[in-house]
Amino acid sequence: MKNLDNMAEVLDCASSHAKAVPQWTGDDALSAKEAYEVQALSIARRLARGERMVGYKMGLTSRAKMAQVGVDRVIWGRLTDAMRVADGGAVECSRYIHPRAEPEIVFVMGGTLEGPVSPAEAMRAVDSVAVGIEIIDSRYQDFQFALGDVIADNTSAGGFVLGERHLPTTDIANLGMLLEIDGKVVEIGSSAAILGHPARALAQASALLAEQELSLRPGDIVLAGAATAARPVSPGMSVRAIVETLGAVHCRCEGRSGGAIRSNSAL
Ligand code: OOG
Ligand code: MG
Repeated sequence: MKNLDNMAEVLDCASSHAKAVPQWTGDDALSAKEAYEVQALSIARRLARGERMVGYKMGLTSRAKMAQVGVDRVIWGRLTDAMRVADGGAVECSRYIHPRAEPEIVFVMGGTLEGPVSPAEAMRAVDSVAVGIEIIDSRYQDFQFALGDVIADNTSAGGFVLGERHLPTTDIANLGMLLEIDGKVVEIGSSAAILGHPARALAQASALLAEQELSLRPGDIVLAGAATAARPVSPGMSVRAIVETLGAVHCRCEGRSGGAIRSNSAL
């Protein structure tokens, strides 16, 4: 019998100590349903320590992301206040194992969304849209995982940075998206790569959350999922995401290297 509570504790510890753990395999391999339970239990531990829920993140909503990690299902995770980094702020790399950055389109909710909705209905509940950076960090060794693993691991959520907010009527159908590291463009994509339109990612969020009896509420932040592959980051790097019309957002990577690099260098 799988002990989902114990798995949640293992993943929560891996995250808080920046120490990678093995994937769940064999008898421990998780179904998507079990994995969402593990995710809920592991985030409950963070909330018990005083963190607050601030929204959700969609994952693997573009071909580029699916191809990078070898999982081809749209997934979602939870965002807490402790994951937020101010625009222009510092990302403390020692808190992560093998962090990567990716450009995101972000929605801030103005209304409530519950259950299946059309992309147009989803957009009517949006207060504002913004460019964002997501810092992802798999708690699994070598950043390798199957579907159940990554769902249980809160879809690799690590941190996020939010840019200036724009009106919800801003046309986000086909915007150029860039990821820059130290002033060089390292990834290029289009918002159209996000399920054909980022509003579809928001509609999917509403539908998938309803399966766990959750809904989107005013003030919730929702990351639509990256349109490009993610790039590894390390201390000293400056990261910028730029989205046509929405502008740019920036963070600096500081501190010591993530846990994976520290343990390799100790060998
Ligand atoms: C899973 C998280 C995916 C996205 O934007 O697609 C994600 C991962 O890549 O480790 O955040
Ligand atoms: Mg992401």
